[in-house]
Amino acid sequence: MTIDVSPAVAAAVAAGDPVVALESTLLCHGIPRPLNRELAAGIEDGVRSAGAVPATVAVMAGRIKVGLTTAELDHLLDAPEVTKCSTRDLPRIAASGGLGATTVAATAFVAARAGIRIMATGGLGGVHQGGERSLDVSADLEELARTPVTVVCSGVKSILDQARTLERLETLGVPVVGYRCDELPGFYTVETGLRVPRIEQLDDLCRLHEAHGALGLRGMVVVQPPPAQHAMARVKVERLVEEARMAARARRIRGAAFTPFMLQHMAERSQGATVRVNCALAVSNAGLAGALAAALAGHERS
Ligand code: PSU
Ligand code: MN
Repeated sequence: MTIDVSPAVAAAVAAGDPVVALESTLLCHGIPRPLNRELAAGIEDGVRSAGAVPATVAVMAGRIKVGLTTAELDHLLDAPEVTKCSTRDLPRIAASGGLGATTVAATAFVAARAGIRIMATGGLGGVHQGGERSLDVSADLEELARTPVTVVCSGVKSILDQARTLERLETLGVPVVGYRCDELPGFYTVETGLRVPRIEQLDDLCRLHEAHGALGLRGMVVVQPPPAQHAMARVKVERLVEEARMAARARRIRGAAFTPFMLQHMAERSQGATVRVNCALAVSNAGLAGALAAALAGHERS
């Protein structure tokens, strides 16, 4: 099954210009409409202002697409039903002519095949609470173990077991490094109490990415905290997560529907505070991913 790369993205990849892949699940299942449209534009602008080309990934009319036109983005973000696609779902949704939004796992998979090495998201998927028994662990982790893509994010989503997610990434050989922070951020929160190695300069991040690739290692995770003016207090987030978890249990929500349900529940109960921090960090991560891609392209030329 072939992948449709937009002319702008294909030209940039061929020329060695900086490109950043962007996921679409966060837009279709993480942020309410019509705010998702504004966020999509904000994320793409964040990549562009850092000097890179944005390449949003989605499945449309049976084609796996890398780089969407404005009309395609509008169609995706207005559609009443969009399937959340992890890597395993890509062929099924594509072959059935469906419309799908890609998770971090599926986006990384597609990006690597299109020659893109950097992507941005809000928060990585990971080990769900109780995942040591349920085995509900996001495919994002295994995908990064086999796919050479560096993901810029604000840690793993607040609803997850962050400590076990970090352990799992270690087992899988996926490094997690903090850009100007020495703690794993907690997505909505700046802190989690979990240490990560700190990198201070973009140039050092570039060198790390190159050394990692030169050894034939695969995925890597770069984290930075959510912007300070929108970040939430840890106790507040813990309470919201607990309330949402109880609601999900009462409604027997499991599997792929769990993450979208939790995010929506917390958005309502926080009067939109979680949505504001989610948007702010997604744009900020797009900017850092763009800057990293631009710096890497510069390195390769010199
Ligand atoms: N980050 C967000 N909102 C989201 C997600 C991440 O700010 O909706 C999505 C990502 O696409 C991630 C997915 O890959 O949640 C993980 O879902 P699951 O736990 O079902 O693998
Ligand atoms: Mn899951």
